[in-house]
Amino acid sequence: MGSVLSTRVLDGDPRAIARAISLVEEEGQAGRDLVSEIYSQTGRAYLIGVTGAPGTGKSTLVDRLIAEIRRAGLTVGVIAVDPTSPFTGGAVLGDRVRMSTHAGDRGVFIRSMATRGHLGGLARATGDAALVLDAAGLDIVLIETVGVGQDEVDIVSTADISIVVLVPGTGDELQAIKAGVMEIADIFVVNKADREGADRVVQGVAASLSLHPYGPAEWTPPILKTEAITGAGVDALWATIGRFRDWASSDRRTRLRKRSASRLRDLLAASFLRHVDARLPEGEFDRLVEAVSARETDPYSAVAKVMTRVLPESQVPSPGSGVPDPESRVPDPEPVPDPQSPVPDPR
Ligand SMILES: Nc1nc2c(ncn2[C@@H]2O[C@H](COP(=O)(O)OP(=O)(O)O)[C@@H](O)[C@H]2O)c(=O)[nH]1
Ligand SMILES: [Mg+2]
Repeated sequence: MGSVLSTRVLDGDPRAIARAISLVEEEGQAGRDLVSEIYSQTGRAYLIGVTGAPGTGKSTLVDRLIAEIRRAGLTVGVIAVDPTSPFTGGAVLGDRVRMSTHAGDRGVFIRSMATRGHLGGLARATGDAALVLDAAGLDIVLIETVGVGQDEVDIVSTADISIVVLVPGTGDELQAIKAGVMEIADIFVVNKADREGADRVVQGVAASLSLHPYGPAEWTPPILKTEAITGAGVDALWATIGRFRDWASSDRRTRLRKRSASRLRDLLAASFLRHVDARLPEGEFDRLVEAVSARETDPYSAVAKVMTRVLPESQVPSPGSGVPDPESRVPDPEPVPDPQSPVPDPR
């Protein structure tokens, strides 16, 4: 049973798309309901993640990619997870594109998402926004994120293809290695190739890739040079995206499964924490935090105590184990009163 809004999203109405993305950003029940209504109509869009440090030229590159995508006769939705501040030197993608030739193009939908609030929420909201664009029938969904945190890595690693953008002169390839961004790259782009030192970055990335012996059946991430401000090299990037898409097509189910598994785990964790919040007595969590910091109790026992409070007794899993394990039940630090065999309250 669909709402008017979801029907309009499925029709590709830009105002409905904008409204729907605002709803999922709020992380309330209305957003969850909307996703439930549109979900069966998703899974068709090709998700391209573009990540890199602030100021590396991601938005400029995305603007150029939009042009390539439109030239190929495809439609595109863009989500810019854009924490751009006056300090990073970047410009808000929306502004950049409003000034460009894509303004007023019905085949292009652009939305910025701010990093306000908690980070896990941002990854969820971004995933849901991608579903909205997917349901709206856009062929390609581009997601621009600043590749600094685990959250951003999570966002792009569930895309169909992940592009990592580096630039000369900042040493950010080293930062990328540290942040675990190297592992998720399907394509490396060395942007600002007009600048001194671009070839050194290419060699640096190639050297770090050579530490991983790629088998003949494996995709070795290509390292491409671009000049996003002039557009040089962007056609080659688009062609390489196409090559990867063909190469990985047999593997798409695996990626979709990985994305679904990651979303399910994430939503389960969030939903369980909400359940815990709703069941724990007021102030109980803070009391446990105090007790753990004061070494009056240990974190495992604290978790066991929370579990016995919020779950039916027979379902309490042992702390730290992913699955309920009936063989190793934790002793109840605070037994639930049982009418059959009354236990004295330890307090
Ligand atoms: N020299 C040079 N500057 C570029 C290039 N691409 C982008 N820029 C500039 O780099 C700055 C940051 O670009 P932006 O796309 O906002 O970066 P983002 O923060 O990664 O999205 C802007 O002033 C761009 O004009 C390039 O290929 N060469
Ligand atoms: Mg940007």
